[in-house]
Amino acid sequence: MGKSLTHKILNAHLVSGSLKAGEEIGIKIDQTLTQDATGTLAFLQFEAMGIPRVKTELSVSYVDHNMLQTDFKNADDHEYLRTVAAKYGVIYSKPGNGICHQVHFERFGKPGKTLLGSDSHTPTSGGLGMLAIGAGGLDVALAMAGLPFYLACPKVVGIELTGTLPEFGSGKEVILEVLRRVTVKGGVGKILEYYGPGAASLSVTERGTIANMGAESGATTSVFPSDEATRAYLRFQGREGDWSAGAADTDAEYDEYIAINLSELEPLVSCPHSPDNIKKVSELNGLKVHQVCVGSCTNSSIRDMHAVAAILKGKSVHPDVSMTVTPGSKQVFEMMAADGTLMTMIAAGARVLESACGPCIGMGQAPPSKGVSVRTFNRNFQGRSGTKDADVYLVSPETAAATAIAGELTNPRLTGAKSLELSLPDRAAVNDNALVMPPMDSAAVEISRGPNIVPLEDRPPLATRIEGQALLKVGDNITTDHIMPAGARVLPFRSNIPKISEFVFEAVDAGFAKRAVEAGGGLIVGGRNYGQGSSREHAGLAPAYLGIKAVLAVSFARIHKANLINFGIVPLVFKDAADYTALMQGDDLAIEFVADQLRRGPEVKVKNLTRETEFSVLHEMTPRQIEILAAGGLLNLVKQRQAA
Ligand code: MIC
Ligand code: SF4
Repeated sequence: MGKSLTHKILNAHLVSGSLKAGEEIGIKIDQTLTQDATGTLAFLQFEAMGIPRVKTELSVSYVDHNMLQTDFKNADDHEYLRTVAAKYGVIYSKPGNGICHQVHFERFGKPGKTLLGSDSHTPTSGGLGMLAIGAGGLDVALAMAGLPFYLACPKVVGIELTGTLPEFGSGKEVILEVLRRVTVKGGVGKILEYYGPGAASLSVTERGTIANMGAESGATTSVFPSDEATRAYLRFQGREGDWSAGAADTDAEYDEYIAINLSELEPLVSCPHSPDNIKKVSELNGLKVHQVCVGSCTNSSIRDMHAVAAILKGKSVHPDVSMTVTPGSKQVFEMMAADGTLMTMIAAGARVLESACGPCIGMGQAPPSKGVSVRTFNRNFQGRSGTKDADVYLVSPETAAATAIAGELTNPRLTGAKSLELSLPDRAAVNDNALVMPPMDSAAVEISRGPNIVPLEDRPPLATRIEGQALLKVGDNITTDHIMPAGARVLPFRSNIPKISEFVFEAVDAGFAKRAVEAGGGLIVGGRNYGQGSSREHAGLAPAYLGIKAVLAVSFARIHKANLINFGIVPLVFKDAADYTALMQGDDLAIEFVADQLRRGPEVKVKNLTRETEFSVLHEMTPRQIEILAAGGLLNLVKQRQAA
């Protein structure tokens, strides 16, 4: 039986386990990336391990999320990251150099390699034929220390693309179609592997868009073959030497199959408030729009900027619309300045922002109350934009541009505009002067720690008995944006756990943090796909700080479940959905001899002291994960092992 590309890359990096779906495997990580919002914690944890220099082939620390320097906090974080990178042999990407995934794609991604990043959209580089996986900061810190990354061996879904995209179609349509079919939980425990003539017909940056937003399905990652187009892209980046071919065997078998004919795809839109709520743009034609935002790690390549400029050229943004454009990187920005694209955007009336995450993570540009915002981004969770009652729609760059001109959601095929001829340059404007290389000898480097860098507290080992109230009961698809909100108000506290804990579950239940502290901690009850979305480990660490001991859910999203374990919170899955229904917020729960029960088998007994009942939950954890929990978290375990 032939091998998938996924299995070829996993095989070449396998350190432990075997490639049977569901079995725990350990893989060697070649490259890591961190960004500032998760990177400060990742580096504090890396420092706690006492390793003199990173052991990866390449590690890059990006600054792209916390860019509003309204006071010293974010600036202090940047200084910490700049100096800690120099100290430990990490490349530092300065604020302004661009969004981590876009810059990594341009300058560092390599076919056939593995990349672990403390950001859920790390899979973007899968568009180059590498296995790029998002994880919590602590897992990335361990990878920087040269340790393997452990995960349940995913199933591999073969997505065969045939046909070619129609006029005004783009990679965004492909991923929205995948999300329509797979939903936001259908990818959990799977890798999406694309192949076929349709995949070959896509530009490499469109492959990046598709791999990027595959994260919204919950998939471990997405991967495309590395072919001649990949080679040409790397040549465009002046690094053809990084190319190698990568493809599945022609007789490769997949665990599941999906077939998509690109020729049949119409412009699609993801409607509020979930990326899998997909409709045809034509079904919503005429929807009045207040804001249009182009950018984010999903759609900010030079190809996307040219697509937008081609539609905006000679036109004006509608009087009722505020349009923003965020070039994904300094490289894209430089090319736009040189080739006139920037002029086209400015002349049309777009607000051009610096290269960063910006509006995507609520760092400015919140829409008006009850506003409609049309964005080329990847997430439209309620409130993420900064305005709780705003409706966010996700579309392609082409649809965004047509909409900005019309003032209402518009299918770009209906504008009467001629087909887009995107003339991209032969060579990218390669100028790496915002990438700071670490010195060979870093003995003299002093790490800067402003008052916003609050050292991590030690965590106690797992208690013999867990007892506490079900402090909160929530429904399905709770995102880490619900658990640990981001945005301009909260992001500056990413390096200060005591402070950021005050915001836990704020949008769901404003009194939660206070109640948790007063009760001396407790448990949380969740529905399906609990913890989907971002990789932020603060969504594990901050609840742990508030005394949360366990989360009982119908099912978990991959990264969040790993983060809970890493910070000593026990994730448990209802065996019977009826027990989820019967459990009420406020019930007192108890779990006796927790570690013993976990070690004994998959089933754990939970007592409902309020209702005087008992029910079973499953733990779905490996022996390695149970030992992490028993130690009170991964950092404790690593330190114990080092001491031994
Ligand atoms: C996001 O898109 O939600 C983020 C902000 O990039 C997060 C990381 C974070 O919370 O810092 C992600 O996707 O992992
Ligand atoms: Fe940044 Fe948005 Fe991409 Fe997250 S999804 S990395 S916030 S641009």
